[in-house]
Amino acid sequence: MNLNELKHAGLKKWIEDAVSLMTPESVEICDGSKAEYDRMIKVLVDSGLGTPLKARPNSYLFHSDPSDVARVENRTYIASKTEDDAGPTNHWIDPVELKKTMTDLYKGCMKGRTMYVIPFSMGPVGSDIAKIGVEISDSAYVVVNMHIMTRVGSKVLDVLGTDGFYVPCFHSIGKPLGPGESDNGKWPCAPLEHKYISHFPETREIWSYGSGYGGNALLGKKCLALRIASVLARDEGWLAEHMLILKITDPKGSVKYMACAFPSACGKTNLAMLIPTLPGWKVETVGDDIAWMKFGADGRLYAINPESGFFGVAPGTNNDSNFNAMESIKSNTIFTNCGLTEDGDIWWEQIGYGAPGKEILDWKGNKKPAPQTDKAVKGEEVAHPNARFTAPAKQCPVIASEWEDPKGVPISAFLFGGRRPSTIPLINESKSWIHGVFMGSITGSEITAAALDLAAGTIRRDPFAMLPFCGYHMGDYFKHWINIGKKAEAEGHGDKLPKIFFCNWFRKDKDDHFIWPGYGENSRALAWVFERCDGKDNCVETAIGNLPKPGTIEPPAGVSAEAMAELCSVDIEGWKKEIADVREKHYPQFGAKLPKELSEELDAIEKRLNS
Ligand code: GTP
Ligand code: SPV
Ligand code: MN
Repeated sequence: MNLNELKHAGLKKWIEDAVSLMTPESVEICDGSKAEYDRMIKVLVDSGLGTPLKARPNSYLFHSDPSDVARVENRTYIASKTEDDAGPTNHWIDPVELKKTMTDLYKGCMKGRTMYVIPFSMGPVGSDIAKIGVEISDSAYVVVNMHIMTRVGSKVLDVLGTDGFYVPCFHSIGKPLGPGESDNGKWPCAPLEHKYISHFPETREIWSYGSGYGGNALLGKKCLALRIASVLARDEGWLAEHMLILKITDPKGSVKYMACAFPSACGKTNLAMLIPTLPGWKVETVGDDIAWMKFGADGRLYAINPESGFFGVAPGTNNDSNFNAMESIKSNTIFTNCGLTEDGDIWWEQIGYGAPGKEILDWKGNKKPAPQTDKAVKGEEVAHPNARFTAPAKQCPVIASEWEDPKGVPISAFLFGGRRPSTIPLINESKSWIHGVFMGSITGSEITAAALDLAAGTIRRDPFAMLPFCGYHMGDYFKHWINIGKKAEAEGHGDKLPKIFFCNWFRKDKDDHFIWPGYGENSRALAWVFERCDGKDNCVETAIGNLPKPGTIEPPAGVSAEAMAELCSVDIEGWKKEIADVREKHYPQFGAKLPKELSEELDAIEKRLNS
């Protein structure tokens, strides 16, 4: 298709303006076909950027520039009209100023390259929860990844019609080519100080410059489906969340759906594909990263997965930790920043086996002796800790049959969690919706490698796992969650709201070992949640919420009765510190926008802990 065939006049004009600004050598409108995918892959392989993997059909390995390996949070901007609308947790630049700076960067930025126009749908094409975006990009790597992660192509333009709403997304890697110049097999990107991942919430626009990696460049994901969508959701009365969606079936065949928010690299993909160790239980995947939820006519909250693929953390993924992910990536998969073995396969730390052969190519492109074991050596990793796979969701052996149902799946429970070595129990049910919102608001985690510019290891609060993804003031976001509950109550559907839980798979003992084995054993906590949702008498009320009644969660092998009791009890001293930290450091940053319901909740918990 060429530009003149576009029926949407606004879209056509937007593309034409981008062409005159960015001056690409040519323009291609993506149709989303297999032929197009194959053609892009050929471009990438011929240019030396992509390496075909002998061991995996139709799969390719890419190595990015060492400066371009994860989201750049301190180059990510919410450029709302006022700084107060972006709030204390976002970086803000005045939108007029930012557009000026970026327009200068965009001038001629696609010289010598093709401009790809990628029309995509987040959510099943035509679903009334779905949203359309159009990404303009000069990266063929972005095109192939978008093919997997979103629904791309002509069918999207059909839904858009002549004047439909779309989120315009500019993306350039920021590396124009001079005459006769080529990338020479090197990942093109701009230096850090020129990278900008910008969002204009009022005008629903995304402008990204300088990075080709993950959430910085695949603009349907964090930029549209979370930062812009969170603003749309606030305005339109729904929820756009950093949550996996799972389907769980009990031994009697009864089904529930749960949506769980954990910060980046804290186990969403794992939990979404979990193989229960509890006999008779089954978990299936609806989504592994993002959930969009709206109330149905029956008053229940329905969730869709706006994505169509997994962009999952590779290191640590193995047949024991995530068998279903390993099955999902056997073919048709793009790998980025993994190691390359002599026999033409990918490799990473904790893949479950040492690397075959004598040598291995690490993610920086250096040859190293092939590691005999799969243990990580800090600073010497073969795969970057944020190396990722991009795989079609439909390849997951436990993908739920309804994962693309346009009306979504009804959610019974929300789980919030993070990596917390102490204090936070294995599983804890909130006493009420507001108490649940309180728990979401104080979610925290040890920092992981998913963001480039943060010190791994320390704990940071990551409210609702949305800290880097909320497109507006976090205090207003808390209020929006409170309002969702109030709306349901007012409409007589309060009893249909999902129950809210807090979980923690990451408690450690004095020797820094995990107390809880995690992974498939997490099914024990999920089963407890399932039964709570059915109103089973399996909990004890405590100062911090409803904890498992002793004996209602069988300890898995290797967990003593004492350890189990510790995981399911209130650490009063730890919680007092937690509350003090929230009161002194966390909540004050939201100022007058902190909903009074949450400070009241804080007071109430403190009172209970002291009584
Ligand atoms: P994003 O894609 O960055 O949003 O992250 P995610 O939440 O999907 O992360 P993912 O599931 O890929 O988490 C990966 C990391 O969490 C790996 O290091 C896993 O080994 C670890 N992990 C996942 N589940 C568990 C668990 O139950 N226990 C422990 N100890 N580690 C876990
Ligand atoms: C995350 O960091 O939460 C991710 C990866 O899911 S990225 O798409 O790069 O944001
Ligand atoms: Mn994520």
